[in-house]
This record gives sequence, structure tokens and C-alpha cells, in this order.
Amino acid sequence: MSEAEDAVDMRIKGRAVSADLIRYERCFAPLLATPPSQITLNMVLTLYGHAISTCTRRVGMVLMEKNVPFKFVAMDYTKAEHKTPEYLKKQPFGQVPYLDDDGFIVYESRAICRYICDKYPDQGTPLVPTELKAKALFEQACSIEASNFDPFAYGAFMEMYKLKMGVIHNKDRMNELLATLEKKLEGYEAILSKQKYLAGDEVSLADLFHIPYGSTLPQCGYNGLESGEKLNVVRWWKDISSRESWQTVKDGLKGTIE
Ligand SMILES: N[C@@H](CCC(=O)N[C@@H](CS)C(=O)NCC(=O)O)C(=O)O
Repeated sequence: MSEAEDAVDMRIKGRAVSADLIRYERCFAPLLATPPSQITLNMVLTLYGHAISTCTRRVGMVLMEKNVPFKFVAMDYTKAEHKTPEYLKKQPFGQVPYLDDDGFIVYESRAICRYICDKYPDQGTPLVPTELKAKALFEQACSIEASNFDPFAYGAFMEMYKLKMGVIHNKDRMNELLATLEKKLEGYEAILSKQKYLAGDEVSLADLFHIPYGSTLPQCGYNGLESGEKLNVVRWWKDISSRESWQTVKDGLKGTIE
């Protein structure tokens, strides 16, 4: 095999494979019933992120739910490792996390979670329905999180974070966001009074997406998920936030493979 072939991953029958598999194929293909080009190599996923970043832990939680071993590479914020030209080639916004699956790069924590679920459909907790209507309701639930929860929970978190960092922050803005969130949770209460989870009676990614920023709300002075009048929201929150996956990563993410 030439050096060029050794150096880069190649494609056999439309699928990226490593130089090792190409060698393997050439040696053993004639002996095997299943052509090696159809054998999936179980490369270890590598997650680049920050141990306590909300978005990194979102992905970590899903890796745990799906029982997917992974290597974690921690970016050092103090050295701005996530702003280097090399890093920006992988994540052009200079943010964490991104996932490297044998050279295939995907960023945006929710997209990474969906990739993991699509890649390992038969492993761990099923978190993305496939049946047409169940899938539509799942997409609806993901959109609810993106439109009716994240902007307010994330916004309030950012104001609280600036306060903690001692930089200019806007406490009125934080309280406005929390008041809007409180109102939005009335919609959640209506949904969750009829079903166990946001997309139906099975837990899904849409529920889990709420956990990282939802968990920061008590630090913003908001406890409407943990306690309060919206009993179905409280029941739902207790259920999802007590999952082992979140309990494992909530205080800081570590890879399962060194
Ligand atoms: N929408 C992105 C947001 C990523 C994001 O906001 N990452 C934060 C940590 S949670 C970050 O990298 N902060 C450091 C920075 O922006 O410099 C995602 O879900 O991955």
C-alpha cells in the first residue's frame, strides 16, 4: 500500500474506512462470507469539550444513556484552547463541544446527541422514535424545548453567570426571562398533565435536552421545576433529572475510556 493510502482514510463502497481495514480486506476478503467492507469498525468516539459546560454534559448524558464508550478531551478555557485556529477548523464558532467519530466531525450538542442516537439505535435507551407520527410528536417536543425553554433558561443562566464572573450583568433582564419561562411552563403543565413526557409516554431526547440549563435555574433563584404549583412539571423534572445518566455527568464529565 502506498504512503498516500496509509496516510488518509479511504472510501470503499461509499463508506469511510481506515487504512487498516483496507489491508484487512485485501488479505481476508476471499475467505469471508461477509465482505469486510460491510463490517463496521467500532472506532471510539472522541468528545472535545469542557467538563462542566452545559452543552458538553448534554452530550455526555446521552452517551451514558446509549451506553456508548467515549474518550473525553477537555479543552482548557484558561488557555483559550477552543479559540485556536486548529480548533476553529473543527468548530467554527469556537465553542464546545464537538464530536470526532473516526475523522467525521459534528458539532452543536443537540445535533451530536441525535447523531449518537441514529448511530446506535439498538443500544441503551431508545430516545428517538421512528414511527411516523411518534417522530412528528418528537420533533414537536424538540421544537418546544428550542422555542419555549432554552432561550429563557439559557438567557437567565447567562445573566447569572456574568454576575458570578463579576462582569456587567442585567438582573432585571434575568428576572424578565424567568417570568417568561414561568408563563411558558403553563404550556408544559398542560402537556404533561396528559402524558408522561414531552413527546408522549416514553422519555426522549427532547426531555433530556432540558436538563443542563434547567439544572442551573435554582442558581438564578428560580425553583419552579423542583417545586411549585405545576405538579406535572415537577413530577416530570424529578423523573428526568434523577436519571442515572445525568447523575453521572452533572458534577463534571469524564470519558469512559482514558
Ligand atoms: N448551540 C451550541 C452552543 C455551544 C455553547 O454555547 N458552548 C459553550 C459552553 S456550554 C461555550 O463553548 N462557551 C465558551 C465560549 O463560547 O467561549 C451547542 O449546543 O453546542
